[in-house]
Amino acid sequence: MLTEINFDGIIGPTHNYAGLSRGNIASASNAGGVSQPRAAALQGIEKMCHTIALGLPQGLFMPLDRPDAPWLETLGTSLEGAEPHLRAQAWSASSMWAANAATVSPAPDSDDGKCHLTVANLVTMPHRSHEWPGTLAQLRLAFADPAFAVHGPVPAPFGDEGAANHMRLCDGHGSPGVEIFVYGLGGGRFPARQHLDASKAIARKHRLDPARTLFIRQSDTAIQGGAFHNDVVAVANERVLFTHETAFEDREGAHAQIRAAFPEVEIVEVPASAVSLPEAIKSYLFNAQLVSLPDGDGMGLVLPTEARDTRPVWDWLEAHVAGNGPIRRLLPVDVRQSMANGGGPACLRLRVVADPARIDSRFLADAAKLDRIAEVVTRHWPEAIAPGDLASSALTAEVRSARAALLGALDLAELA
Ligand code: SUG
Repeated sequence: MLTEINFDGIIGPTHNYAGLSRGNIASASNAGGVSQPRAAALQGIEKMCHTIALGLPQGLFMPLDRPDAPWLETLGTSLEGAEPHLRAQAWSASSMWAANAATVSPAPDSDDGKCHLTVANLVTMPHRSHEWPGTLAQLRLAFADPAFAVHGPVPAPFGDEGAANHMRLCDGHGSPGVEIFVYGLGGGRFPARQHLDASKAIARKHRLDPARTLFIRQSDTAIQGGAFHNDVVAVANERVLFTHETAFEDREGAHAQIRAAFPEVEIVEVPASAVSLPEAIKSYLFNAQLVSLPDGDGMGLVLPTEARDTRPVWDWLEAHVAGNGPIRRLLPVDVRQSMANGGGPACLRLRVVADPARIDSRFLADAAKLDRIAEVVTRHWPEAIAPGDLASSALTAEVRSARAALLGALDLAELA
């Protein structure tokens, strides 16, 4: 039975605030702050417990091996000798944002009947450009069954940021869908991270039907306003596209293209007059998990507490729920530690439509396993990391053994 599984990246023990992501306002404004890796990881685990309690299946990805000394070696330096900006790039726990791990095309969309996954190259940001080998190793393990086809990255210089710029509309997760790739054009103050050529390459490799594949340009206004990924201004689930008015460069053209390819679509658009673009970005209203609740209870929106705390956003949502809109329940979660680096609930997860029986069960979560993970995190994750700590060899040893303890507890030592 095909079902949608959310795979969350466990927030790694090196989580810190180095201000590495140009164009990501939260990352820049929290640069130099003191992070709390233990609290961060526990917040992520709590979010997963929440979705499991809703009756939804949940998967996991492990944190990558950081600091990435072999990567520094390829740059002719080392953890001890690296300049501070390179050292911070080697330390980043950015693989937690699993929406950027890969682009996933479920089996019903592909002409070979397989579920295709292409690991994202993340070449635009140096600290993220060395994620893909570790991510690919996990994808190959988790999705080794012949029901899946796992692809290496699109080559540089074509920037690819994975599912954060990809949406799917369908009648039900297990039926054929229309896949929407959202790309940006460069030239502004902030980079456009998803390139059209990368999106097209993925669509070809995933053997998608051109009649059910759309390429839509993200608006410059959104990118330059701080929406560095499309999932900061839009999210889709089944027949619903929930989007800000400013998400697409040619709003009318984009909506018309979507309606032509998928006439059943329900476009729920939030006008800028109700929620301004800066309010949408600050609250991460759209970086929410729009989920189909079991037992036909309609859709729920798992959104950050910041959305509840932003008046115009919450007013709009409450009016929507009180009316007859498709979102029936608002489900706030506290992921503040990740939010401070620009990663909301939807950034922390990768959606895979598949039969759970075909997935390596070590990557699937239940409440008992999450309890075990929380114990490891409580015992081993550092409580706080200040920018100056990244030069500490004692902290390096501590975060390495923390990750090893997690891999050991989950029988995943082969990823060490
Ligand atoms: O790529 N932040 C991430 C946030 C990713 C959010 N993902 C989605 N929207 N799907 C990024 O900008 C900040 C790291 C730092 O500054 O230390 C960072 O990488």
